Amino acid sequence: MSKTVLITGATAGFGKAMAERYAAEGWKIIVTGRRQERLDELKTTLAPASVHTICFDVRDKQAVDNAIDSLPEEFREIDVLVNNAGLALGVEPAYKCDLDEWECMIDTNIKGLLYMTKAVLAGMVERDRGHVVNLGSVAGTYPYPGGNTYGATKAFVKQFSLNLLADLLGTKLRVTNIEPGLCESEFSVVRFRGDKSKADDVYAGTEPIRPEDIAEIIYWVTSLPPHVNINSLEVMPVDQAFSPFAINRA
Ligand code: NDP
Ligand code: 8X3
Repeated sequence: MSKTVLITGATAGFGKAMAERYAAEGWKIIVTGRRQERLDELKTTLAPASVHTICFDVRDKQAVDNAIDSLPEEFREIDVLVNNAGLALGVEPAYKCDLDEWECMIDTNIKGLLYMTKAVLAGMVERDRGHVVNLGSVAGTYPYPGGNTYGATKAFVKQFSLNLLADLLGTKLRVTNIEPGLCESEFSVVRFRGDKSKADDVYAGTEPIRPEDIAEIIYWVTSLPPHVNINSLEVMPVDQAFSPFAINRA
């Protein structure tokens, strides 16, 4: 019997690439996002794979519960939940940031991820089968100027993933936090509020990770023997590394 994966934020970037990867392996796919036309396109692209699309905003708790409660029978037993929907807004220093944008990141990256997890986890525990994969980030471990609230949301994701594992000891469930570095997707266009030229500058002259690379890694993590759990996996392009501490000098 084929397995079922639910991927949030599959209208672009990592989520779309994951949908393609899992479909190629014969999985049943549930894809979500706020842009219905992109979900429709994806379903067409993935044909003849078994695909269920649900259009909702992960920040809307009721919409999340409705989406899970109204899954068709053949999609109800979710084997893998990928909490991928997320965003960064802005790179300004904290004192110049817009509080609404901070709240949007918290509501999406933290609260949306919690709503999804809560809605799916009980069924996984009941079946004693399932894998929750969260999209953290290197920004959840390493601080950088302008990372302020975005990085803090991903630090939450990191610790929540580890704490979930602690709670699930004694079950067969698995939890993994994927922590990517520089990866080219729509991420920077969103971060720069639609400014494509600023987004392109982020990737100029370097070779970032591609969404397909992340899809491959996540597919591998979820295909390992069932007794193996990758707790967290940090991945950066070869073209990315660390800087020394910044020091202010008079
Ligand atoms: P993209 O912007 O390409 O894709 C983001 C996806 O999230 C879209 O499908 C978008 O769909 C969805 N999404 C955003 N907000 C919401 C919402 N409120 N409700 C439902 N869906 C939403 O970004 P990436 O693919 O790069 O990012 C995926 C994840 O990976 C994010 O959590 C990001 O923080 C993380 N990440 C990205 C890195 C990068 O460098 N690209 C590095 C490390 C982590 P729609 O707009 O249709 O709702
Ligand atoms: C995205 C990676 O370094 O832009 O999570 O914050 S970074």
